[in-house]
Amino acid sequence: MHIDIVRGDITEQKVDAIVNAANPSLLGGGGVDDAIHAAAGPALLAECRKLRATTHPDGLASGLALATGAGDLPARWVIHSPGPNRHVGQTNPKTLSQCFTNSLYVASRLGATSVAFPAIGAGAYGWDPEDVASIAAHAIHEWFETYLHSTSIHRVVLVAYNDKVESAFRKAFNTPRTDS
Ligand code: AR6
Repeated sequence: MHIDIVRGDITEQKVDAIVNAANPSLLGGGGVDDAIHAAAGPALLAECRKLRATTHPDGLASGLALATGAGDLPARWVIHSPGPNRHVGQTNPKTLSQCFTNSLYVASRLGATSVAFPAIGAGAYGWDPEDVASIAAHAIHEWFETYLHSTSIHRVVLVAYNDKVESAFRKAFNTPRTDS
């Protein structure tokens, strides 16, 4: 199993599934959610609206994960997982940890071989990037300890959109920069 830390835009990742730090409404928002909807095109929002109209009338609670198609993106699936919002008192790290493990579980059920994550919670929802990175590292390592021999996933990409997140991911995953 390979873990890569890359600096860039998650919408450009050539992986089977990208994870969206979604809004619980599933109907889009700012940050990475906006970037994903903009790059995927209207098919993604249409699919999300359909979920709201059918199986998920209340949207999706923090920590859960749900897959859709990926519209015009290079990925095959978008896995939507709303993080906990610190600004409304959702400060339980376990909920953030579940975003990572439940997304891996959903990706694995789909047969995905590679999955890319953003720093869920580290933007509008107010989590310190170092905490997000360390929670992600523990969650991902623990998940693979259990499922390494039964999962289709063999590559996980952590996508950092800024310096602070990149440093935090490198520290938490013990992956120094190799290009300098
Ligand atoms: N690729 C990778 N990472 C990105 C990108 C991108 N294109 N754009 C931003 N990031 P946020 P949250 C980083 O705010 O904190 C939305 O409105 C960003 O720098 O997107 O979980 C949703 O609809 C940061 O490090 O997600 C929800 O309402 C990280 O992605 C709410 O914000 C997460 O920032 C979710 O807040």
